[in-house]
Amino acid sequence: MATTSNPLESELQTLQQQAQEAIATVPNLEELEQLRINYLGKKGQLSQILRGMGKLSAEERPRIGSLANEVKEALQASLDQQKASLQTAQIQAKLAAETLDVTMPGVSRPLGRLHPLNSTIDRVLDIFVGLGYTVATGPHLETDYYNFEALNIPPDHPARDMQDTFFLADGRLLRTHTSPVQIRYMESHEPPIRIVAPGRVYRRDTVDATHSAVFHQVEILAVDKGLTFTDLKGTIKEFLRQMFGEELPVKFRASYFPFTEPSAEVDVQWQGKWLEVMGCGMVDPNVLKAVGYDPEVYTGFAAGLGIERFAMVLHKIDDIRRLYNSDMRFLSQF
Ligand code: 2NL
Repeated sequence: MATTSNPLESELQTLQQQAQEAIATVPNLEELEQLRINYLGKKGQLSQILRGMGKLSAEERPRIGSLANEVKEALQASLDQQKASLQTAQIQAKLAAETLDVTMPGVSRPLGRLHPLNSTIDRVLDIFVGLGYTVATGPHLETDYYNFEALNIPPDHPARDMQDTFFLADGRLLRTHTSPVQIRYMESHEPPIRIVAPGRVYRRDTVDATHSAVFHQVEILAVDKGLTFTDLKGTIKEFLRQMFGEELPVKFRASYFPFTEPSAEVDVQWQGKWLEVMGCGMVDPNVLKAVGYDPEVYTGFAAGLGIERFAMVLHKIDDIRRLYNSDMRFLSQF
């Protein structure tokens, strides 16, 4: 049978050629899908050509039919292949765009540190904990009894003048020292006791380079059978040796506190000067009685120090207010 050229045949061939070219150069998946609809869709170009098959003779119909099928399969194969390669390209582009540059400098967050007052408190506590003391804390808002009366400071005692503070209308007050913590601890514990009480305290003071209405204290208290002034001296000398990092000349000067008898101020010679660093004494029998301890059986010693004063001496700080200003240029030096 002779093969006669048929217009449908060349139309199919042209269609295939054009379609292959278009598919090969399509830039993205969306346009590729448009091409598929355009060529192979229900109303696409191939369908339109096939509509003309009704006019073909019975001999020609199978030949054109199978040619149409070949074109359809070829185009479908090209579409599939191009789809796969565009998808791969899309993934590659996405991966390239999301590449992590490990050589890029990071966002730096400045490291925080302890405030010099807190690091000084921590050093003091560490030393006393090393000597067998237990840390105790208590309320800042106190009653007159715990802040004054139990400490042998009756209502009209002149020592109240130096410890004027802030009062609430109901008579409660902001504690002027951490001693109330020790009173509370003694009320709830039997001797022997060894405690160290750190914390914030308050006084009605006019602020200047060496005074603040809010400051920090650490007090120690030991009560046991047979404790003497020698135990107090040895404890304080060992504390100061660890605090200043070497054995310094230490002087105990007679002094007065309502809650100790005898009482002393402690001076250390440091960098050529005598510095007053703490106060101390043997616990007054009246204080022991107030918490229900028998002063004929037990004796005790106590000491107190101002943290600001210690920090200022250790770090050569000239003005107490620098400790409260939150100026990082100052604080980051410690
Ligand atoms: C100072 C002096 C001192 C005490 C605090 C105390 C506490 C109790 C009983 C007896 Cl419960 N004493 N504390 C004793 C002597 C001195 O502090 O110059 N502080 C900054």
